[in-house]
Amino acid sequence: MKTKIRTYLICLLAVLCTITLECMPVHAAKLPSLKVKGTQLVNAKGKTVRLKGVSTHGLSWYPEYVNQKAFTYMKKNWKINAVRLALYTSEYNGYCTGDAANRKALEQRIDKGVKYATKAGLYVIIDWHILSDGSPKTYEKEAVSFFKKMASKYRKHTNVIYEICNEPNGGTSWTDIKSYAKKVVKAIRSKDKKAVILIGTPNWSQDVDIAAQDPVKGYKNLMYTLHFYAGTHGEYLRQKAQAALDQGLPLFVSEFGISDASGNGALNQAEGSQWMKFLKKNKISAIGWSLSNKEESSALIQSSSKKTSGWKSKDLTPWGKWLVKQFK
Ligand code: IDC
Repeated sequence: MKTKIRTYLICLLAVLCTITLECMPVHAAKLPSLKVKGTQLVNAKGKTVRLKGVSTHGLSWYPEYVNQKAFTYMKKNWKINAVRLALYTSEYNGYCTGDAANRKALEQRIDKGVKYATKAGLYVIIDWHILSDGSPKTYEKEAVSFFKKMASKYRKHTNVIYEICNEPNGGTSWTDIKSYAKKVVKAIRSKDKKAVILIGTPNWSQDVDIAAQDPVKGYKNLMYTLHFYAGTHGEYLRQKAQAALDQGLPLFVSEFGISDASGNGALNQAEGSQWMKFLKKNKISAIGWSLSNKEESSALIQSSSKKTSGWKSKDLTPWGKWLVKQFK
C-alpha cells in the first residue's frame, strides 16, 4: 500500500512539474537586441550584424518543419542565425481566409516557432505573408490587430522581428504601402518600442528605390525588404538596391532564391553568386526560401525525404546544398 501511495505521489509530482515547465513563459532570448544604424543592422555595441537563415513555407501547409530539433540542427550545422515564419494571409487556410480554428492553430504555430527559435538561439521573423491579396490594405484591420497581439506577447523577446507585408504586388503603390505601414508600425510601437520592423516595397518587394525616396518617418529600427530570385532577377535589381542604399535606405533580404521567381525552373548559380557578393559587400541580411520538401526547385529538402530535422546532404535539393554552403 505504502509503495502504491509513493508511486502515486511521484507520478503526481512528475505531472505537476511537466505542467509548470510547459506553462512557464519562455525566457527572453539571450541574443542581443538589434538596432538599425544607417543602412545596417547592428548590436548594442554598434557592431554590424548580418542575419542569415531560412524561411518556412506556408505555416498552414508545412508546419512539420517548425520543430525544436530542426531549428537547433540548422543553427549548429548550417550556421544560420535566423528563421522566418511565413504566415500566408490569403490563399488556402491563410490567416485571413480560413476560419477561427485555423487562425488559432496558426497562432500556436507561431508561438512554437518563436519558442523553438529562442531556445535554439535564433532570431525569428514573423512574416505577414501577403501574396494573392496584392495590397496590404486588403487585410489592414486584421494586420493591425494581429501585430498588436504579437508585439504584446513577444515584447520581452529580443530576438523577434516583425515583417509586416511580404510582397505587395498587382500595382500597389508605395503611397498605399506607406499608409498601411504607418498604421501597423504604430500598432507595434504601442507595445514594443524597439523591435526591428521590416516593411515590404512595391512590385513584389523589388522597388526599394521608390521607397527610398519617401521612407516612413518618425520611428527607429525600420528596414525595407528586397526580394530576389536569381533565375529571374539580376543586375538591374542590384542597381535598384544600390540606388536605395545610396539614399540611406536600410535593406533586408527577407526572401530570396536562385530558381526563377515562380519558385521553380532551373537554378542560376552564377547569378546567385553575384548576389551573394553584393549582399556581403553591403552587409545585408538574407533569408532563403523555403524549408519544405515540396516538389519545386525553391524547396530546400528533397521531396523524397521525409526527414523534418537532421538532414544529410542527400536529403537536400541542389538549392539546399548551395544555400547551406553559403551559410558556412
Ligand atoms: C510560392 C511557393 C509555392 C506556392 C506559391 C503560392 O514556393 O509552393 O504554391 O508560393 O503560395 C515569392 C513569394 C512566395 C513564393 C515564392 C516562389 O513570397 O510565397 O512561394 N516567391 O514563387 N515571391 C517571389 C517568389
